[in-house]
Amino acid sequence: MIEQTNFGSMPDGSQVTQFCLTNRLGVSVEILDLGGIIRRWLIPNHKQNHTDIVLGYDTVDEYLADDSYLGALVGRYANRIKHGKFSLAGKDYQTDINQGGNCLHGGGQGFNSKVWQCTVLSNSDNPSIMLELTSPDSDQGFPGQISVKVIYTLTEQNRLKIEYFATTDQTTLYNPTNHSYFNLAGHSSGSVANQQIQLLASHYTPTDENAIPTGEISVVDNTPFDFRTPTTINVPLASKHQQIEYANGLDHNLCLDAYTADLKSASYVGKAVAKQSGIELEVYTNMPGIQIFTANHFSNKKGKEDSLYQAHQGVCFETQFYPDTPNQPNFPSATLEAGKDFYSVTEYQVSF
Ligand code: G6D
Repeated sequence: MIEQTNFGSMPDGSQVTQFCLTNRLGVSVEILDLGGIIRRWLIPNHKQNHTDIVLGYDTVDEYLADDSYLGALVGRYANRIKHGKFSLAGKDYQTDINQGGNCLHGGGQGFNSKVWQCTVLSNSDNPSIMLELTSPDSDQGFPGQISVKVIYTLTEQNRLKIEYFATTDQTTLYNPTNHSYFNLAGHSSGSVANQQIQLLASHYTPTDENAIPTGEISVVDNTPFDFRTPTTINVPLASKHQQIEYANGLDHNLCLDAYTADLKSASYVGKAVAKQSGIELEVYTNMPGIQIFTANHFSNKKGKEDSLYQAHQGVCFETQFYPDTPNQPNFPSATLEAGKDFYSVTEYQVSF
């Protein structure tokens, strides 16, 4: 079932609509046509109530002012491009610079800030919506006009499937993700430090002090980034490792072991577990990397229902290409050539 409601208005007066996808088991996911934002994700609990497992806001204005991309679809390029500079097909490009002298998440007016065209694909079992956006040539400095589609499907088995499609009229970059901050004990329950995560990644990409990868692909052994067995999040957060100090927590790309260049379906890559709620989230994808981020800079950030979000109140599993790929020839490429069809898929399986 899908319920459409008016969520608010953009500064130009255009409407923002919320689509609430609900399956037969009573799980609901609220998605906005603004930025394809996942605003609430409601899991039935034994107190005849719901646990909302994602951080978010209650108004359009808060989302438009948000520098943390709560729940948003990110593009054209998730994560950073060093100084916003890259070369493609023999031409040099300069994108918008919007954070720390680099391009972050597609620039200051990225896909998260746009109202997408939304179509209901299925209003019954496995409710599904398709969001479409066209980004014109030179948008935020990226070459080519790119037409993107994202299909959200909530299955009757409590899996949220996110499929990304794109075509371009000129060779460009495309590295999409969803930037949900999960807290499986509830969005307003406090820190995720006592929750556990597992990620099947034997390597990670270390960064400099500005979160730009050094180009190394380093083993996770004997580092705070070894999540191959379920690990309580406060263990890496308490580490004095230089990489943790740089980011004031976890904010790193892990290299997923399941990845191969011809991987079309979503493979299991990791999970999060909150013992206090009994809710578990498994992550599946065909992408090569996943940015693990623990909301390190949050401080009294006003969220939904007047909650105040603090540092480490959520954890992100941003499936992606590695950061700064166009400047790192040894990283899997995020180049999309004219006439080629882009497809990626990420699935979040909830159990409770
Ligand atoms: C910070 O470094 C982090 C990014 O990884 C994150 O996506 C952003 O905040 C929201 O810049």
